[in-house]
Amino acid sequence: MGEIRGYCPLCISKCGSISTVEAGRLVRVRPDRDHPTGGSFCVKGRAAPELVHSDRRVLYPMMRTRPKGEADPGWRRVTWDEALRFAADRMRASADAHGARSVVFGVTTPSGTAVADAFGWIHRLAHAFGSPNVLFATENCNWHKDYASALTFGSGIGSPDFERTGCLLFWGFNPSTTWPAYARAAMEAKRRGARLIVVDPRQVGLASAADQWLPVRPGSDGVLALSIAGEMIQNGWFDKDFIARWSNGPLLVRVDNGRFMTVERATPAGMRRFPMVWDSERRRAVAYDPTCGEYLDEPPVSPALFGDLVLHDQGEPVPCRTAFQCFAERCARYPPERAAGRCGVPARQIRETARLLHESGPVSYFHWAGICQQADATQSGRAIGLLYALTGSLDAPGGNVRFATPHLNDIAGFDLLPPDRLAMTLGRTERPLGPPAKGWVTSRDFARAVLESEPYPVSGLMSFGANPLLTKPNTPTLVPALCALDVYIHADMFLNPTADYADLVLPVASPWERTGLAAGFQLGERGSDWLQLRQAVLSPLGESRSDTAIVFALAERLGLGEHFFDGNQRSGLREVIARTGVSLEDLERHPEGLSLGLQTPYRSYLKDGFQTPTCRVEIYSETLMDAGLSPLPDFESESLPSSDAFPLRLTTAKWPHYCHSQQHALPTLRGKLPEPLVELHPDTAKQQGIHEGDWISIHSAVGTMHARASMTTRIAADTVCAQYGWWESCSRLGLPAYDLDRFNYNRLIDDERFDPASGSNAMRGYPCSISRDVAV
Ligand SMILES: Nc1nc2c(c(=O)[nH]1)N[C@H]1C(S)=C(S)[C@@H](COP(=O)(O)OP(=O)(O)OC[C@H]3O[C@@H](n4cnc5c(=O)[nH]c(N)nc54)[C@H](O)[C@@H]3O)O[C@H]1N2
Ligand SMILES: Nc1nc2c(c(=O)[nH]1)N[C@H]1C(S)=C(S)[C@@H](COP(=O)(O)OP(=O)(O)OC[C@H]3O[C@@H](n4cnc5c(=O)[nH]c(N)nc54)[C@H](O)[C@@H]3O)O[C@H]1N2
Ligand code: SF4
Ligand SMILES: [Mo]
Repeated sequence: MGEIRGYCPLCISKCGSISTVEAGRLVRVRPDRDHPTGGSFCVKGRAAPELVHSDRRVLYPMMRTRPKGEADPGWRRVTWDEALRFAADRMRASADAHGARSVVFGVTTPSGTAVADAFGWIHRLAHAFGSPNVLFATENCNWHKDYASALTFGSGIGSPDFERTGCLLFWGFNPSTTWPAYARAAMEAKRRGARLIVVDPRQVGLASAADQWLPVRPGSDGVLALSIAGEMIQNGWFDKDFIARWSNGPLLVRVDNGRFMTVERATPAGMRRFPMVWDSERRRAVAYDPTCGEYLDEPPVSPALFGDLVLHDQGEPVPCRTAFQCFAERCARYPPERAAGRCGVPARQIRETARLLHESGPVSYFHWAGICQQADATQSGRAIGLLYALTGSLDAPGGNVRFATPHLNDIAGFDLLPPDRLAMTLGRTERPLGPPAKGWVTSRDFARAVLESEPYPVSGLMSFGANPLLTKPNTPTLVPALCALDVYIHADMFLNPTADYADLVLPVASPWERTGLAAGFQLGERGSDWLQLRQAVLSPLGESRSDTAIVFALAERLGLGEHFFDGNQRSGLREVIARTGVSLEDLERHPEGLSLGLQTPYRSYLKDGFQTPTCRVEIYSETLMDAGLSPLPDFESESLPSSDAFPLRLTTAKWPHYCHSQQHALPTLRGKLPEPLVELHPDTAKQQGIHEGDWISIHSAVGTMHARASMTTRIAADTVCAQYGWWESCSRLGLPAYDLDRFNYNRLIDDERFDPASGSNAMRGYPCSISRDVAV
């Protein structure tokens, strides 16, 4: 028997774990209470032995023998040699016919799977191959918190300083289900006296313990954020020094064209134009140099935050107002009473929340899937970010901090791509500020390229996990696209409905049969500088191999071995950690992980400013304007108005038992949540003659889905929340498989309305109606 410390890699929480192995089998996984994650754990982690030893595991490479689209692909076991030769030949053939970019590399989510173990290497393979295109659901997942926020802050949103915060604001984020280590830290903060505000259409998880639970109507978060911000501005409840010194709020905006008012000045490099502020003490306009964040005038400059005025440009009068004034006016469009009508949150709560944010700082916040699955996700995220900026807590102790994390070398290999290739990423022309800027492709753009050769042909897919037929709304185009591919290779531990269209399936070792590296657990200083090498506790079952091993082997076959340490994975790992100051041997000696004792700088903007075009928090974004989008969050027209036919608001969420479309065949988990549920308020149910446990239909303008009614008063009467990811049977419990057309949440969502900046789908807040099923 062996007990091995590590962490559970099945989701973002990465809970410290102790695995017990007996007679070559994983028999138990339990929490490691000494780990920075503090003993958090969940049912999925405990069920890991069922996952590892599931009889559904794919244990050998398998080639299809029957045409795509037939119910049975006729899988035939092949050798690794045959499999790798086939994969390399077909990928090369696609590249020869249409260029390397015609092969797309797919990857499942590192937040809800263990693919984080190989995430960088998978990107490196794509880039070494010469393709910029990685199909990855980031636009509905982490994009908004990790990247879109750079439009406002120049960086991701960081993580809450749980130990010192005075007030936590969780917005469309339910860590009790999705990140238990965070939920635990939040409860500790609360016990210490911190206040808690939760914005969620459902009163779930920490919402029950919150000082304010704001039951927002799905999809109307932006309006709510602006309304709260408006209250704070109107009452002077914001950090004026921070906003004046560190936001671009004082910059003057021309009323005629919405651009920053600029003035020409001589510089050593020639004449240049600089934006301006109004110095309220000296009563004159002063130029501002965004390259260094300083004014071109003698200090002290006292920039006005509010004001309308007329300046002159080449003798012509130019009406201007400060960017902050523009923002304040935008917020003032949503006084609490008006906002309440749009977002369902009582005006009183909007006011109380504004006061709470002002009085109980430092404030830290987190938003996640509730926001990033909306048709205006980028602007909603920005509205919340700007509300947060008002608190002045950004990167301050007790606020949202960019904690120092172990410095890993980036092995994603963007440098291996030929020049200009990244600019060819599918979707880049339409959404230059979105995921395509990093090479990430939506399933919509992927399908379009395959079916219409727009903007160029795509004929190959090499995917590491993922199940977009269940997790994305474009099944109707994705199925023909998968059928039309010259080659589709899918590497996974299990088959899934998407993989059923593959030409070749490669068996992936489970996370307990391979190593993984975690650099930081996003839990305060100690939890963020933690470096841990998770060790394999079993040998790979059957002929399965880790994703990393598959990447390295495929690279060799493709003649790209020189970029992969000539096949030596250990050398690769050494390179990854080379700058941490810790050796591979050290990490192996400490399976429980090591604190690197790193110092977090806090308020690093004091030294470097913000990494934005104006060197400050961008209340007003010319970058968005240049991309044809609103420089300030704008919610005047509702992106998805409800109608008489579809009067309810549909939304979706995660449940503790499963990650997305996975794990439904594991008896322990399926026993706890055997059938797809839809939560609705008893009053709404009553109107339709629906009772607890009835099968009902949820209708939208594009589809219908069936689920069992689950009554709760902890949801607004006009909101219904349905589950997604149901397809798999559980033979041990005699529970059925589910049809992709009739039980698939994402068939209720259209693929035409999406966030223009990022491509996020409107999975939250979609207009719908419900009816009781007579028979399913
Ligand atoms: N158990 C489990 N854990 C997971 C995962 C999983 O699948 N299962 N997946 C992992 C991944 S990939 C991710 S991205 C994270 C996501 O983590 P979370 O963001 O916490 O995930 P969700 O439950 O999808 O959404 C959070 C909350 O948003 C609420 N919500 C729904 N519509 C709206 C809306 O319009 N506005 C607002 N404000 N809230 C809304 C839902 O009721 C839900 O409680 O979880 C990770 N952890
Ligand atoms: N309606 C609705 N749809 C959603 C969401 C929602 O909240 N509601 N959430 C969205 C979010 S946040 C996300 S991230 C996406 C997720 O979308 P997907 O990435 O498609 O996620 P899964 O359905 O979890 O599919 C994961 C597949 O990868 C396999 N896998 C797991 N671990 C590994 C590994 O280590 N290596 C390899 N090679 N394969 C592995 C699993 O066995 C499974 O087959 O779904 C999105 N779709
Ligand atoms: S929450 Fe559950 S699945 Fe996620 S890491 Fe922790 S134990 Fe694993
Ligand atoms: Mo996600």
